[in-house]
Amino acid sequence: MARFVNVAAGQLGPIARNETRTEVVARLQALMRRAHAMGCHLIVYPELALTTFFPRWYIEDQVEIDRYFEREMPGPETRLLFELSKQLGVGFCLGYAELAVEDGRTHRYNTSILVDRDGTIVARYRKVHLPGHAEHEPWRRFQHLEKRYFEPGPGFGVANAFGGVVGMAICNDRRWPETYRVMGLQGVEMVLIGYNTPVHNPPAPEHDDLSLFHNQLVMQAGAYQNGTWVVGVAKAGIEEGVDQIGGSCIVAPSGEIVASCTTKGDEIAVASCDLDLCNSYKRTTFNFDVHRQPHAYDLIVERKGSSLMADGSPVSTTTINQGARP
Ligand code: CDT
Repeated sequence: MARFVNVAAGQLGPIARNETRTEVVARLQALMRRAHAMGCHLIVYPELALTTFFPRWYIEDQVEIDRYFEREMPGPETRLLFELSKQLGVGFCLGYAELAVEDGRTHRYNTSILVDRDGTIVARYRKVHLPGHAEHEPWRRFQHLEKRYFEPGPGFGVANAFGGVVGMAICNDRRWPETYRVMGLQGVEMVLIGYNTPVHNPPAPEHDDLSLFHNQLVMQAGAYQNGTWVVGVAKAGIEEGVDQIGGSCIVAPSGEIVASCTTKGDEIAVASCDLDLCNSYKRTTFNFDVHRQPHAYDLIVERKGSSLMADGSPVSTTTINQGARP
């Protein structure tokens, strides 16, 4: 039997700092209704989709920081989204800042959940690759303090959901081949990725003009090299003075983009994804059992960084992270 998942990339435009959860949830519901009207089974929302992207500010007051975090999911405001999901039979993937108390200790994660078509949470993922810096760097036009506000999650799992094998990653994760490969080794057939990507990267402004190209490059490569669908979804537009890329898209296991958003506002892009299109890639070019050579890959897990640049200088970016633009 054919396994089609009709998916919507549920792109959001900017969320203002003073926008309430209730207002944002109403926007998420509007996108879910549009996805339902177009026959979707699943809608994928961006990273940190309930608030503005708060890591752009250095905030010292922990009480203020914690206002951006969810202590329960569903919570009082998000419950409405779960109810609509169940009513319409549309599952969703939602990114949010998670405050978890585990073994009596408080943890803060940049998290995504996968919710099935009956409104129940079936998987949770905590972002592994936290970009940016941990200390205030006033020379930047805006901060990127994910390393300060979150701790990294444990790894990449997959879930049996929507008739296939589904995984999640968040924003910066999509730039790392390891993200897709670890899920590829678990047979992933669809990877759901929300993101907030500023056009301008203060330590490397020379990359700014390439930000949309890099967005597509990494997701198309990840899809093809692992024979999986990839759904990438932006929070786009000028949010609190920071321009963030759009470019939400759905990528087939061939590496081709089959649907994409055209605005930088609230918008859906929809595709009917045949999970069995993964098979020919997983059984031929990327048949891992037949072709992978793990004996040659030791360094991938043994070593964190490359030791030296070609000119013999250290690669370390300590100076960047400590504050000085090199
Ligand atoms: N949210 C997130 O992970 N954004 C990063 C910005 C990188 S620059 C510090 C990204 O990879 O898109």
